[in-house]
Amino acid sequence: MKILFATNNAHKLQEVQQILGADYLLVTPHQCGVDEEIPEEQETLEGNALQKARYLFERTGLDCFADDTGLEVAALNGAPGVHSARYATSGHDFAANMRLLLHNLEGVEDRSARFRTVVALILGGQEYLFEGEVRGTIMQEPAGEGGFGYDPVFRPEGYDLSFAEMAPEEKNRISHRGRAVAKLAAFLAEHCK
Ligand code: ITT
Repeated sequence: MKILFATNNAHKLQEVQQILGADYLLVTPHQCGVDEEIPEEQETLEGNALQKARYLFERTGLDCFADDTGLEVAALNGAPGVHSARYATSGHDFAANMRLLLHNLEGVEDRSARFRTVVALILGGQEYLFEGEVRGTIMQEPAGEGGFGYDPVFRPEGYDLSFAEMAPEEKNRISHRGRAVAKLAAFLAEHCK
């Protein structure tokens, strides 16, 4: 089955394609003639995921989905949360975001955090939401080269490695996005027979 994924993030696209497997072929906004940045201006992950999916549905009329993800740090009252992409700058500067996060946690003992993903699906004009989360801690310094975003400073509960030190399949098996997209896949398998 072909399905349109409303993202401008190439890392995410690759991860979600891997999680969904060969039964699904992800189509990009670019392949549908949408090249501008897809807006995400809401104050919640749910709001942003829906905004991105609706934006693409309105332009293409195709079944599609979007994900919005935030890193929520307990000692920072849930920040950066919905502002995770633009924490340090107005762009998607992963290194600057991590630096600012580590700076804001200097000397802080409680380093507990979670990643939360909300997936919004528009199928046959109907909207559906799926959620996934993973709990963990923010490390003292970055480790590993894999993944993207805050992966080098996030250590999931029960592991001694950061997400960036794990094999991609291992991250996908336990991650926020992996869990949300597994729910999406189960729903699609049920509704698109
Ligand atoms: P799209 O909106 O185009 O899909 P984005 O990069 O803006 O791409 P999100 O709004 O969902 O994606 O994510 C916000 C930020 O959260 C993202 O830029 C990363 O810094 C971080 N992030 C998201 N998923 C992550 C993951 O699996 N591991 C580490 N950091 C992640």
